[in-house]
Amino acid sequence: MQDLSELQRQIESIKAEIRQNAGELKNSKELYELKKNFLDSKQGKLSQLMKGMAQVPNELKSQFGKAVNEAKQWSLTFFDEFDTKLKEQELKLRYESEKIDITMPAEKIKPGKLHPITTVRNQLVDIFAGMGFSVFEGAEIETDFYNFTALNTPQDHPARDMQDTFYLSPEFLLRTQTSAGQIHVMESNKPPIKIISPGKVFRSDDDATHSPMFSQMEGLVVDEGITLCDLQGSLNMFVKQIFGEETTTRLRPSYFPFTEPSVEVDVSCFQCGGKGCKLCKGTGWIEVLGAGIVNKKVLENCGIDSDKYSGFAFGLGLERIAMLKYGINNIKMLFESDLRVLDQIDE
Ligand code: FA5
Repeated sequence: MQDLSELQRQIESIKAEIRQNAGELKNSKELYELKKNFLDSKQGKLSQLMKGMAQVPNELKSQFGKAVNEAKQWSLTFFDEFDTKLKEQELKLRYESEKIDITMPAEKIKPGKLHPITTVRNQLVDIFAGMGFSVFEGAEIETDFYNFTALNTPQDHPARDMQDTFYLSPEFLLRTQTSAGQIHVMESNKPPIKIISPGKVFRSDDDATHSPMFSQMEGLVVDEGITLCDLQGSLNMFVKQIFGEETTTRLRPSYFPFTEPSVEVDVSCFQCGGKGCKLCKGTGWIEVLGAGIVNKKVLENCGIDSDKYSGFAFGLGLERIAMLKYGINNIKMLFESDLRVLDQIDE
């Protein structure tokens, strides 16, 4: 049989055990497990005390029950308070570990950017769109007819040697010039016509300034009374916006089978202002594109009355413009996708 003093002794020993174990707890999950050891209705050490009630004389039963219940109440309060303390500690630790030092230097964010050829192409499209040109997208695979014959360059014409061509079959080829688009546009549109046509072209060409695949942009205007002055006026607008307000153009005689007269267009050197430097090889001028008045034969090939209408056309290389604008001396740098190079090219 248990007397009350024995019970009190056991209760004190349980309380001491609770305090001691609690001192070693690290988190509220461990506390939950500890609480079960003492308060679980079947296995808990405090609940077990009640089992001794059977041996307690009747007159002491109520005091016995009261003492056990008080011990249970004490341990509940103890665990609750300890739980609050542990949670505060856990929160503090979490805040410490998640603390952000706003004085640390931030990691550099490297935003992507457009390839210089795309940038130049977009700029040119914007400039010419501002002058009322619309964009025609031609095809990279063309027929010999559109790329050469309709452009007044029939088989065996010596001008074909100017462009070393990749043939896919006797009829089909990779277009060597965006000029092929001129014919498509003039066949399916009546004047007035005012288009630009940017796109990839292909030639068996390979050195520091020539690549087998490169980008051109064609310009074509057909209307009544179009002259070389209109051509030069439009090109002046374009070079000023690309190379600087001071830049101007000059026309030199040249030859293309699809334009008559044909011209090579030079821009005044935007680096030395025309005095002569390394970039312009001391001449004060830099060649940028080919152009001319649309050959009457080409207009007629497309069913356009060449007595009523005239037109100008030009074709420029986007890589050449990008190389001049960004000071790149080898065209390969534009195709190797080396970020160390591309990162340095900034608008
Ligand atoms: C032509 O292709 C004519 N179709 C241009 C034209 C259009 C003249 C309309 C008259 C009227 P050319 O072969 O010169 O012309 O090429 C034009 C430009 O393309 C050159 O000035 C040059 O900048 C560029 N280019 C030519 N070949 C290459 C190449 N292999 N790699 C990079 N750019 C090139």
